[in-house]
Amino acid sequence: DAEYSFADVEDRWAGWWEQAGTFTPRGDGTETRTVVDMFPYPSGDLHMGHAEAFAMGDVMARYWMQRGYDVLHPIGWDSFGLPAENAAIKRNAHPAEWTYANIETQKGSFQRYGIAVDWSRELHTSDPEYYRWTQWLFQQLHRKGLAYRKDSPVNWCPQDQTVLANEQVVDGACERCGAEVTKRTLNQWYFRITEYADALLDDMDQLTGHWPERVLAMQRNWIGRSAGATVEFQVEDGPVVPVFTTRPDTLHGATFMVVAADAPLALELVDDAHRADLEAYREELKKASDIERQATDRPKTGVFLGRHAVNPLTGERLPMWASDYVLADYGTGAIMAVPAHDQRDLDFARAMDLPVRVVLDTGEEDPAETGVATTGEGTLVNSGELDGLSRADAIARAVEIVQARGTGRGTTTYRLRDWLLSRQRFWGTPIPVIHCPEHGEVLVPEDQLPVTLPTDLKGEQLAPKGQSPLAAAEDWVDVPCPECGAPAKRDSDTMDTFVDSSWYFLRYASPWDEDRVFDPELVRTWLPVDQYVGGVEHAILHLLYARFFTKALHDLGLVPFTEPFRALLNQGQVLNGGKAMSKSLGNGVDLGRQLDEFGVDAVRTTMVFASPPEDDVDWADVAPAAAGRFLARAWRLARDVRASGGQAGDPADGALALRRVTHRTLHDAAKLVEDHKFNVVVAKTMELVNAARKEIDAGAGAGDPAVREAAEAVAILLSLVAPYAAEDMWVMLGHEPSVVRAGWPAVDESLLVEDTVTAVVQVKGKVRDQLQVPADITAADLEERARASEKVRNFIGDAEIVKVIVREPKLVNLVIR
Ligand code: ANZ
Repeated sequence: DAEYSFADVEDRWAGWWEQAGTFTPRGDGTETRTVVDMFPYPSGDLHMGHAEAFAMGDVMARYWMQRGYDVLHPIGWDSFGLPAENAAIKRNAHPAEWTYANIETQKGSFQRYGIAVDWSRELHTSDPEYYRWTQWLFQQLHRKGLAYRKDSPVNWCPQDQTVLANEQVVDGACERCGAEVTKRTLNQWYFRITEYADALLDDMDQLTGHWPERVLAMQRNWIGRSAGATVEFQVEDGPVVPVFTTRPDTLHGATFMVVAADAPLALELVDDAHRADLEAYREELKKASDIERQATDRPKTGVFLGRHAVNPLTGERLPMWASDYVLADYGTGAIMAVPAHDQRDLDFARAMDLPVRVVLDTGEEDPAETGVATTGEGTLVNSGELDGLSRADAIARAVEIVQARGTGRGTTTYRLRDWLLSRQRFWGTPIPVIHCPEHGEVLVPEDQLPVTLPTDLKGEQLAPKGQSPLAAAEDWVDVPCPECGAPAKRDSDTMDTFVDSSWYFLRYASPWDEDRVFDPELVRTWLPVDQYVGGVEHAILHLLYARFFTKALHDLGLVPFTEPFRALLNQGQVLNGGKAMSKSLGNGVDLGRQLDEFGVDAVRTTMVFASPPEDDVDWADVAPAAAGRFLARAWRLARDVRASGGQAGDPADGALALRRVTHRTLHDAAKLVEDHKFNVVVAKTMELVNAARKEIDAGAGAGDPAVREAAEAVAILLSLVAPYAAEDMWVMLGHEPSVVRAGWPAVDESLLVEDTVTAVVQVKGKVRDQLQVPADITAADLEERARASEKVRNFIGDAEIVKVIVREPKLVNLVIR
């Protein structure tokens, strides 16, 4: 008999599906499903993380194929970005070389991995055919006022002459060269995502139950909507300073004010006696990152401004301070400090020896004594006309009062900031704008899109020099103004790669379209995405940006929906020895080697079987060899059925017990897949394989039609996780490939009933009733049913039951007096 060899099985099917177009959607009007895996960044070869994520997405895609839907499961490459540029600088090459070579390698590995994707729709964000439309979309947003420029401070390394991301600043120094990082103001492009803050929050209702709750919570936090009030404080001999507060009920407890030290307001307010202090303090601050500044355990620092402002509710004079714990770009950049009820204010008050006044009696200890601000519910005290009110009532009343006096109003503030999209780097989508001395910002005319990247820059020419390398490419940057023809310059920044990934799923509908960003009919057919799959590391930015783009495109009349992803699955990580794989730990697992050693199917089965998809998989704890043995057992079922003569008898004539297992498994598996319990589906498939083998060994032989039925079900179930073995089994069972199109077998409901037995109920040793009960009934349940029996009750009448003997599941004896 032939034996199972994963290498032979893989050889038989390698390349077959692509050639047969198995995974190309039919587009024949059948109900559709779209599964999208977050597209890979082509940094090297496929790794264990990809292997896990794509195994999970594939279960959904292949399941829906089996259920008869027309399934779109596309793939593409997020192929712009810094690593390619850095590699190019190092190797004196163009980033495209490195990028497209990596894609070739990765693509080969993906194909070997047997992912059910339609390669005919493959796209690359770095192809001019793609980024032309990224540019076009940028222009549409620009026309709507959703893309704009403004000056903003960025981290600047004077040594490397480049902008640094917050993460690249370590203890105030450049991560690469150690130079002290300064702030520099640059004119940068932004998308006005804040305009969609409410929609981004409110539309989450559509996602509840279909997206992981923690992702929704992270998005909610990031947007950070706070309802409160803006209250105006008049500075003595100075301007009016508005503050944002969520606690207008505590107005009587304000004992000082703080403005953001790095905001222009601080310089405007400070008196001459304190100016030098403030300037020195501001210099120090330039070194700290925003993250460090917001850390709650950071000692509070600040400078007195030598000024006072008047509390509009009480008329009290409050000293004004500048500190870094107040952020320039949140609320109004100034606060009223209520140290009794706000911990940061209390820490500051204690550091600067400022007064603390309790205005809400919460029953907690005095914050001035304990150093712990009281934040609970309670009753207003020391607050004039607000005394005696609850916190909520006092908030409402205080807003009414300041509003009536014209010194404040209820307002809502958001944490969300506009999206800074310009990068002073080369390997990204050029911003399709020309700057003319006369006409200012002019959009590159649509018929001149795409603005392509120069292909002749390489190596050192790409190194950061304080501005984008494109700015130095004179042939490229110097162009006539489209309006007047006068000498003008192209915008030399490129877009954040998150822009590319904010709309790629839409392009999958018609990636071949040269005339339109996408075909609206096909977008309607395939989108929104029914199942999106990717890592939780994208819980905030990518998903928020894609949601924003979708909403903006909806408002531009380009798509008919407002949310891009109906359902989201976050797969866990693949760990090794309980830790994330990393070079420094030396615990990386090479996917290629795993595939060579155990085969694609065993690796995929291991990924899926190890845990629910959301949980991490520790590769040190799993056994791909055991998965391989299971696949061999499954495969031998088909082999033995074929060897038995292969005639397909009517399953109804087959062994009933096995048929029950088969139908129960198919029935349960459907629900399990839909609930994303893929690991349980594998476990049930294992049980089914064992049940079929038991039946064969028990004498039925592999020729029993119930065994064939079971083997077919196994092939179909395995087609979700182990494509090669499943295809091989299907063909051995006498079918045409592909098993992907087998169709989910109809479940015979009558085979789902539980096993029942007949229990007799005796009264004083005589049979009085017979009951049909589940074979696994408990003693208590059986006794209860016996007592409830009509016949038994009629017989017993008023007599007292003195003893009950239960021998579940077959006998109950009632003794009466
Ligand atoms: C007075 C007060 C009393 C406050 C109290 C809180 C508690 P969320 O909820 O995060 O929106 N705040 C306002 N602008 C700020 C800024 N630019 N930088 C730092 N803190 C700022 O926080 C709103 C609260 O954070 C506001 O309400 C303000 O302090 C502070 F018992 O005002 B509160």
